[in-house]
Amino acid sequence: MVCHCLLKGFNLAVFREMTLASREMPLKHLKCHLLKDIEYGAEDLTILGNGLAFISTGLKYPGMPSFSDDPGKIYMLDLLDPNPKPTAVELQIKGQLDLNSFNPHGISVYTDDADSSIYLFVVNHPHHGSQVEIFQFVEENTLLHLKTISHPLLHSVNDIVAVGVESFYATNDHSFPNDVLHTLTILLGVPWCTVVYYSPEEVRVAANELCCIHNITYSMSYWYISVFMK
Ligand SMILES: [Ca+2]
Repeated sequence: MVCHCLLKGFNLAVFREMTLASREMPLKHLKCHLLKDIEYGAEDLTILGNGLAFISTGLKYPGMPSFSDDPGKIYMLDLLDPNPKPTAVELQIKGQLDLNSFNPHGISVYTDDADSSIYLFVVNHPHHGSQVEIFQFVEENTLLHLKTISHPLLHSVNDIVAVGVESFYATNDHSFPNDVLHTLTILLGVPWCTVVYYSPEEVRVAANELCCIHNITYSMSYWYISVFMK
């Protein structure tokens, strides 16, 4: 019994270490400061190779507290700014997108090797719906809305990772768009969340039987897609 308990304790310690459940942070080396104006629901960020980071803010999500009625926004922050307290800049959005219902969630940036054009993919939940917006970063502080993508398989998108000018992988954090059915799958312990691949030529479930998935990203080589669960 003692050995069993010790083994259980050891496994728990290893498990906590592996999952980074808790760890000591060297606070004296951190230089943190609050980025003003984006404290209302900053949800995701994606970083270009030159250190410019896009940040999605103002998410309103069922069951989650919302601290502002303003529509969502996209900010940009230069992570290599030598200023010890850099400020985030709100990006102007041009095009046909309804900004009053803009509700950005996961985001991902993609650079086209052919002409170095920069595209920002944004999960959007207007009126609690689920769709993906593709923008082109056209000027210093401007996003041009190019396209809205919606599809029955993209019913509860949380995060996204762009792998081409019009292609991406996305996580559905609900098994069903219907909250009652989704809650039922949680109570029954049924892992029915999915990862969906989208391109203009093909839309398919890339992975299924997953539970409580949220963030998604890729390795620098693009050979592996990683999905994170909560
Ligand atoms: Ca993300």
